[in-house]
Parts: sequence; C-alpha cells; structure tokens
Amino acid sequence: MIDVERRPTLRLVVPTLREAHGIEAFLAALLPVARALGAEVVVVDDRSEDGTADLARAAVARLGAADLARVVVRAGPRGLSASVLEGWAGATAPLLGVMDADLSHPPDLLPRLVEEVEAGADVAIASRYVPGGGVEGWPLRRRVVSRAASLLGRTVVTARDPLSGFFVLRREVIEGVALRPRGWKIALEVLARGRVARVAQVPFVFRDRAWGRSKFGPRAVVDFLAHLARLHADRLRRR
Ligand SMILES: Nc1nc2c(ncn2[C@@H]2O[C@H](COP(=O)(O)OP(=O)(O)O)[C@@H](O)[C@H]2O)c(=O)[nH]1
Ligand SMILES: [Mg+2]
Repeated sequence: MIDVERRPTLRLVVPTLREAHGIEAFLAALLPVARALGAEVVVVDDRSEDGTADLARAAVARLGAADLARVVVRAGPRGLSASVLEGWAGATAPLLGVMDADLSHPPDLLPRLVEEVEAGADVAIASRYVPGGGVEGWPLRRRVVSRAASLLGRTVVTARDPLSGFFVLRREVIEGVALRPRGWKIALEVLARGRVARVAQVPFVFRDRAWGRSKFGPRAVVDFLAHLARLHADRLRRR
C-alpha cells in the first residue's frame, strides 16, 4: 500500500507493454533510487499478455517496496501517452515524471532531473540531442527517423529532444490544461500545451533495450505526424 501519510516528492510513471523479460531487473535498479528521492512509482501496464504486471507486482514485493510502488493494469484501447496521463492522474506529489521500463533510461539520472526542477525548471528532459548525449545500439534507420522526428518536433517547441520519453515536470505545468496527445510523444504535448517557461536539458546516452522488442513501428510514425499536425492546427487557430 502507498503510504498516504507522507506526500511523495515525485510521481514517476513507468508505462509497460510486454516487458516481462526485464521488468524485475529494471525495478531492482529503479526502486532504491526512487526511495532515496521520496518518489512514488506507478507502473502502468497495457494488459501485456506476457505476465508483465504480475512479475512487476512480485518484484515490488520481493524488493520490499510495496510502500512506494504499485502496478496498474489499464482497460480500454492501448496507448503510451494515454497510459502516462492515467498514471499521473490524481497525483498529489509536486513533481511528475516518466521513464521507459527497459533500462534505456538510466535510473541514476532521475535525481539530476528532479534537481533541475527543484532549482527552477518547469520541465527537465533527459536529452539525447544536446552535447554529451547520444544513442547507442540503434540501427541507422532508427537514428535517422528519430533525428528527423526531433527536427519536426522543434517546429512547435524549442527543446532539442522533444520526443524523449524520460522527463520530470512541475505538476502545475499541466494542471487544468486539456492535453490531447496522440500515440507516443507525451513530452511534445506537455512542452507544446503546458505552462512551460524554463526547460532544462540534461544530456544522457540512450542505450537500446537489452532484452525484448521495441514497440516502435510505422504506427508510431503515423501517430506522431498526426499529433504534430494537430499541434500546428491548434496553434494557428489560437492566433
Ligand atoms: N502502457 C504502454 N506502454 C507502452 C506501450 N508501447 C510501449 N510502451 C512502453 O513504453 C516504453 C518505450 O517503448 P519501447 O518499445 O521500448 O520503445 P523504444 O525505446 O522507442 O524502442 C517501454 O517501457 C514500453 O514497455 C503502450 O502502448 N502502452
Ligand atoms: Mg525502449
């Protein structure tokens, strides 16, 4: 059970879809960091058929972290951004965050992101595309798509890696803001529609997953382009 007496500093959401293979190793790395930060962790699983949710619950129990972490299984249509918003809903923590479950996002970087927001940033993004950052293990095709999508994303926001799936924000940035993300890119939606004045960009090296398979595919690209088009259209309408 989550300790309701003590308000967490951060609610970190971890969206999962078919991560049975590595969810234990991930939680073993993350939970000590989360505990040190006073964060709560919500794993939001999209009805993975491979037992991810049960394995995650067992890992939380085995790691003695039932007071700070829980696992939610979603109903309804699958969706990465929708999972993140569902995980953030009802949070009382002053900070919200998100990261992937496959260790591509190093848990050790989480305290840096929190520090940046506590020091005054509205959003702190772990960024592959600022000096010191990078990507390891991706084939050329995936690198090119990611770079191109980031450049397109920068037509609506200024951050260099607006498609990063690892970031922390002040809860007020999105409180009362109607977010309508489509597909994968929740950071883009938060940056484009949220009350964001200061963005901190913390470099990190994204390492391709060590197990399992990426869910990235043509569908994610189509969703991204539709999402981007909607952000542009809404911006024109507001003018
Ligand atoms: N809840 C939920 N999580 C998802 C979905 N698609 C991907 N994920 C999770 O989102 C994170 C990033 O997905 P991944 O396949 O690793 O994408 P990549 O790192 O860009 O190749 C991982 O933790 C996945 O388990 C989805 O539809 N719903
Ligand atoms: Mg991944």
